Amino acid sequence: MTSVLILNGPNLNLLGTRQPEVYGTTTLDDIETLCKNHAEVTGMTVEFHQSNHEGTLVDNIHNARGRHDGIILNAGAYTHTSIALMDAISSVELPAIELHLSNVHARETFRHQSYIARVAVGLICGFGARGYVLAMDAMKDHLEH
Ligand code: CA2
Repeated sequence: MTSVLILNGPNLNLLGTRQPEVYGTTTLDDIETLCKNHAEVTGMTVEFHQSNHEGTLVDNIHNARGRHDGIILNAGAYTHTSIALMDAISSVELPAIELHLSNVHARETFRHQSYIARVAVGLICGFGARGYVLAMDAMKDHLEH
């Protein structure tokens, strides 16, 4: 059974409580439920985490080695700044998909830069909470082909 780590970065714990015009009204708990339900339907297992701390996210990525087949990462603003997260993804040698709720390329230019994209197999952005399910399907497909 395909096992995926879904990892969420800084401020994503606030989803559904502020800036609904940008990030929607779905909470991160709702997204976790959506992913767990989708995992059940598609025969996958998911572990779901959020942290506001770069080092904790690095630890989560390291811990995925030997436990998961792939990583889906919404690194939040660390996407645009973190060489540490990029190196962590490279070091575990697991396929990673970069994920964003918003279309980062339609937003400020500083969000167009991504360290994660350099080491990801692909990128999904702009589809809101549904993007998590799309990323799960993309990971399953990537691992099977
Ligand atoms: O679109 C995404 O998923 C982002 O990763 C979200 C990050 C942002 O820095 C990235 O450029 C794109 C920010 C997450 C902030 O989440 C909030 C949720 C509710 C209220 C305020 C912030």
